[in-house]
Amino acid sequence: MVLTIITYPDKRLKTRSTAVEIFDHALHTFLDDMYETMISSNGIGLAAIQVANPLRVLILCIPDEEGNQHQNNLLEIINPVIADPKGTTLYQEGCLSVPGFYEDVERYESLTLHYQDRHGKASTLEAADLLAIAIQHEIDHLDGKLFIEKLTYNRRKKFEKEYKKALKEKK
Ligand code: QAP
Ligand code: CO
Repeated sequence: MVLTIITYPDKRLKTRSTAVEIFDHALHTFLDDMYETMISSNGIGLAAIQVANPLRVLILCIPDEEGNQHQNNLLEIINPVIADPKGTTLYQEGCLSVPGFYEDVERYESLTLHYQDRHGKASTLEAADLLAIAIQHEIDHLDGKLFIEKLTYNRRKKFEKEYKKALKEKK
């Protein structure tokens, strides 16, 4: 089932999501729905709060060199914790909850991630480049943060102006 993605300035995006404690069938159905929702919106990452569910759950499906997404590259990440972040990198980010706007954001270049899978099994992964960037973007959602909050004052002003204009044109 495709779920509704909530968009800025919806205040629910500011929610600090809470840890998953029960890894049951309802969680698995929800993860499947998140995947369907992300793919149908042409996303590479989605956090549960973006579909109005305040759980520490995110999914990522990073495209291959040809730009194709494969379900076998799907990562389902629950209760994540970043360890050992290294370096910094700039990447032009977007967000399904801030449609149509893209801007450079600084992130760690690489990191180690501790998390649980859909069965609650503890796992660790090493991430660099786009995967590391996407992990940080999605974990920020779990803490109620959007990438636009990381912009300089002037770029944030540019965003507010452009976004308001785009919202008006949609009505
Ligand atoms: C987060 O973002 C991300 O504005 C995932 O009109 C972004 O999937 C991780 C999207 C950058 C790493 C680098 C955005 C689709 C998708 C839009 C997305 C839009 C349609 C964003
Ligand atoms: Co996002």
